[in-house]
Amino acid sequence: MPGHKTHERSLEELYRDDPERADALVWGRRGALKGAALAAMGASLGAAIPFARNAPPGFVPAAMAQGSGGPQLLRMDGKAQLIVLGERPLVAETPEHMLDDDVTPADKFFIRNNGQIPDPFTGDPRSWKITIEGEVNNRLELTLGELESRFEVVTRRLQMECGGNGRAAFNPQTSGNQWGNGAISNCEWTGVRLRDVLRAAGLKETGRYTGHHGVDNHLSAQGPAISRGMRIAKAMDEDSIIAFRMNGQPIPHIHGAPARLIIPGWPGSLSQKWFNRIEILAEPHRGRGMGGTSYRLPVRPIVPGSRNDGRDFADMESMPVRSVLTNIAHGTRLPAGTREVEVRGAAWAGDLTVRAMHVSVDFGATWQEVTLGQPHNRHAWQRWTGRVRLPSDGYFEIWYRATDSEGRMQPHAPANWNPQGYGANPVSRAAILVG
Ligand SMILES: Nc1nc2c(c(=O)[nH]1)N[C@H]1C(S)=C(S)[C@@H](COP(=O)(O)O)O[C@H]1N2
Ligand SMILES: [Mo]
Repeated sequence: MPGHKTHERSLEELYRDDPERADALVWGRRGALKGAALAAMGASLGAAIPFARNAPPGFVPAAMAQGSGGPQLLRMDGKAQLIVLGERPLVAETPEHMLDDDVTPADKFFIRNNGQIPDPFTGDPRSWKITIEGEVNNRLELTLGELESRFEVVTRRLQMECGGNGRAAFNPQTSGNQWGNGAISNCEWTGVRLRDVLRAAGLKETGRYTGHHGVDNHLSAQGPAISRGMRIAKAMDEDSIIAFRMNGQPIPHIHGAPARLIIPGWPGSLSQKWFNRIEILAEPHRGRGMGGTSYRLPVRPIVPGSRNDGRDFADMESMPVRSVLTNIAHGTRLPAGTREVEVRGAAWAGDLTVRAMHVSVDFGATWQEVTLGQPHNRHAWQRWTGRVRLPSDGYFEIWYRATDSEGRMQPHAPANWNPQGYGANPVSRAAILVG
């Protein structure tokens, strides 16, 4: 969000150059300067901060990190006004408050392209061909129509999240689209299980990895936009599917029509759009987006901001636990006297499930557990709902934090900094103003 960055940086500069003064200005810790200085920064909170005493030193209120310039909104037929993060290639994020449906409608589904958008396939979708080759006994070339009639057709709600979701939380900033938490979808996908198709092709002992291919080209027109692969075990998971319907409809072109892979819980880059070929390999795939620092995480933490060639990194697999708040937009103003607020959202944790969901309105001093639903099926996100009490009018932040089934929580600050910014899942914060 270009409009946002300038302001965020200047506030961060203030904190860097003179943290004590910055704190005094923002939180009024020494009282006097607060009002005037806030106005001078062009982002007056215009309200008392009842829990200011709980804010740790050097802490930037969420409302101020927002900046003043509004985001650029997507204008595209069949799509809601998503936040445009990039135009070439086209990348757009879903604001959290648009994710309030159990099943994400097509128009609210985030967009992530790595290259050119291919021309739509104009033939009968059932004649679209998919090739299965490599370390298999029988190379297969099947049309979508054949896939649908030869294999069991399944419908599952599956979360699909970009590997870079949450990237904007990293400091120092990393390269790549500056996602908030909105590179997530939870659609109802219909298709055939990848494992059934691989078994029909006859997997060889030597078939240990996959390589995924689609028809879209890199922006340079040199080679594919992206081509990633994974360990064969994930391909054999019952929830890894070759999908041809999304929410009961043909897949929209921008989301990969007529067929795409859905590899839930792992980086979205594995969920190949405009999917036409899968290779089974003895060694890890070497397509665009593999190796180096791409979709790979440090095994041992590195110095934030340092250079690294990623040689000792490991491929990112199951995504970390994360949550969104979906019924109240960040920056919402509520009527004076509001003392109770309903909060509602979704949470997920890659291949795991979410065990608990907590919220805080006093900058994390106290946390309250809220009601968490079960996933509709494995790899579907979970909805949560609760109520928070506010002691007075003023500026508050709703903090929300999920805990996965192995007890790992969203941390207070993004951990394991890496050059391309994967895996940032800190506690999220939405600013509200009462009165
Ligand atoms: N063919 C192709 N498949 C692709 C991509 C792409 O650029 N081309 N982007 C990947 C990435 S990085 C993500 S996060 C998801 C995004 O899917 P969406 O645009 O339907 O949200 O698709 C993945 N599959
Ligand atoms: Mo992605």
